[in-house]
Amino acid sequence: MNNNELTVGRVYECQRNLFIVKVNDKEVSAKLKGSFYDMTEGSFPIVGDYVELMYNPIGESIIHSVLERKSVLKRPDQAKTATMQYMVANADYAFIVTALNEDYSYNRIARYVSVAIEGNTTPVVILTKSDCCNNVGRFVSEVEGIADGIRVHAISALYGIGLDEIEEYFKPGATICLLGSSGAGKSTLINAMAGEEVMKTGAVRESDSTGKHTTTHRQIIDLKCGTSIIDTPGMREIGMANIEEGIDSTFADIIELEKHCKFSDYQHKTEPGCAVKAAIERGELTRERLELYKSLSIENKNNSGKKKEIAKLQKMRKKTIY
Ligand SMILES: Nc1nc2c(ncn2[C@@H]2O[C@H](COP(=O)(O)OP(=O)(O)OP(=O)(O)O)[C@@H](O)[C@H]2O)c(=O)[nH]1
Ligand SMILES: [Mg+2]
Repeated sequence: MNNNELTVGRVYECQRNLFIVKVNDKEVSAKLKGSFYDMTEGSFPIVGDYVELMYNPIGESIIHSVLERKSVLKRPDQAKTATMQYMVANADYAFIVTALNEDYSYNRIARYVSVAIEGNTTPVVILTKSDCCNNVGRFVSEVEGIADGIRVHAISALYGIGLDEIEEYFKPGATICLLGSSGAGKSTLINAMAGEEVMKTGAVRESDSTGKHTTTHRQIIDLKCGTSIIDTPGMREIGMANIEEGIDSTFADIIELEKHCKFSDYQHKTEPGCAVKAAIERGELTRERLELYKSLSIENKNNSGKKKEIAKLQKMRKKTIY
């Protein structure tokens, strides 16, 4: 077959092995070419991918290949040990959506920021439900301390507060992915920016503000302004694996201080001449931030190590069998 017959489209939705691909402004359903099933982790198309497909105007189209990704957001798969779950491709911005109620967590935001940076996507922290919080400024400055130059916006989608601040991200041709817990207000924010209901939203449990997983799968929604939005179902947690660069960029302040430490295996507690300890004493770094950096790095090393080990074992097993 001639490759010239292939058309490029973008994956808008994936449901098991069935894909919805947008080709020339038309959504078509597509399946994968058989050779995909021999490929390695991460080679399956995901939402946001550009793919080459054999277009079939009267039935299912066939996806032949995935074009190189500009960015990709991934996390350790909760169901399968030692594999990564590839979530979203080619997003320009990752909106890390956190409500200003019990949902707020410095630790979780730092995790998402690391994932976004690692994946080559610009993180933008959106603190929602600002109408429910009476010290918004304190949270904004705390988030500003998560990573150097991090963008933070406090908004209320319900009352239209702060929406003008985030308009700059909604450019024609841009792709924005929304990540965050169920009930954080991701779909409500999309509706507010769209000016109409494009996504279903759902109430949260009053006792602890958690949502009821109203959005059930990842999908792209095209807004009239020309921006593509990737809405995702709420995630309770995001683990760390294969993400050393993302963590180190998020905690670049600590990495810089460590360069000036005399000891390599430091605890930053009693060592003389320890730059990290001095920064804590001067009030420039909190012990909590240092502990978070250490725990995320250890979690990442443990998960990444396990993955390599298992891959090695699988390779050895294959050699023995064949
Ligand atoms: N007070 C207030 N409530 C909001 C705001 N934004 C969203 N909500 C409410 O929060 C609830 C959950 O909103 P959704 O947009 O469905 O949350 P989601 O993040 O999409 O949740 P999942 O789809 O389950 O992941 C709804 O009852 C919204 O009305 C806000 O700015 N202020
Ligand atoms: Mg939703």
